[in-house]
Amino acid sequence: MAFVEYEVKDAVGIITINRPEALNALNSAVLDELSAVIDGVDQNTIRCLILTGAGEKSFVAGADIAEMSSLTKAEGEAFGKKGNDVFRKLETFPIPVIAAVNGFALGGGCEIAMSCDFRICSDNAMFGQPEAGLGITPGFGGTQRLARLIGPGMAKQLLYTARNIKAEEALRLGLVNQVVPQAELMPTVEKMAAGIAQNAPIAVRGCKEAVNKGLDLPMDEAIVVEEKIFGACFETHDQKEGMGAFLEKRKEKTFTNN
Ligand code: CO8
Repeated sequence: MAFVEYEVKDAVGIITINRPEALNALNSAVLDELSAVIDGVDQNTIRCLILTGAGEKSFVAGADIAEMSSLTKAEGEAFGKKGNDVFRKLETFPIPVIAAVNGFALGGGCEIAMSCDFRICSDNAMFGQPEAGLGITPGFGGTQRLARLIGPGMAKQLLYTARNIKAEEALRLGLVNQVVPQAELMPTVEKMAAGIAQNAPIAVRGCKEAVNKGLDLPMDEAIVVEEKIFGACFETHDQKEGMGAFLEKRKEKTFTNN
């Protein structure tokens, strides 16, 4: 593929948006390739995904402004849907997706990072939704996910002012989980992903599904979602293996997602 690379390291898949000449900006071709790469991930063997950008300067510097500049109203809406469909695919992907944010995460870049399960960034990362300065609103889920992640008041302030924030402020606001020196970003995230990959896939996937589904529901309904997913773990190979290993004081565990 021209703009998206996919590499597998043991049970971890690494997706790299690779369009450095435009700071990895998302045009239609990038979105199409990203969608195809996600569809192609082998869910039987891969247990955690990492999403990052090529180069040391930018994760994703937004949607492609040159491509968007001449869109009609209808085309703008369709482009928003195209991005939203791909981002939602990431957000609801059964396997966890970690964003390794290695630089600019602006506009669509911040939005795609927010579609991942969580974000780890390098100390040179910069986040923001600059759309108001470009005469548009965020269109790839930014108004919705930013408000859910950092609260409506702070989200509105960032959206209205179109102010970019540095890594440490993103950490303080809860937009990212951890800031690391740039050289340590991928080793840190790969180690974290490998650790996740060692846990029972049936349980990790269940956690993702329960958090995602439950957040959209009132608590009385949300805890029922958890009860069902929790119950479904029992009588599985992975539940017997995990609990059996504890009871037998055995360190080695073989999880199969069954
Ligand atoms: N789109 C297209 N090209 C871009 C983008 C982008 N978002 N960002 C950078 N580039 C290109 C530049 O045009 C430049 O190309 P060239 O070398 O051909 O001139 C190249 O990348 C390098 O960029 P700079 O020379 O500007 O690099 P600097 O280090 O000077 O600046 C910045 C880096 C600060 C990141 C700067 O490039 C910048 O401000 N970029 C735009 C950031 C931005 O505003 N992003 C938000 C875009 S809007 C958006 O994402 C909306 C999402 C929802 C869409 C919904 C559709 C309906």
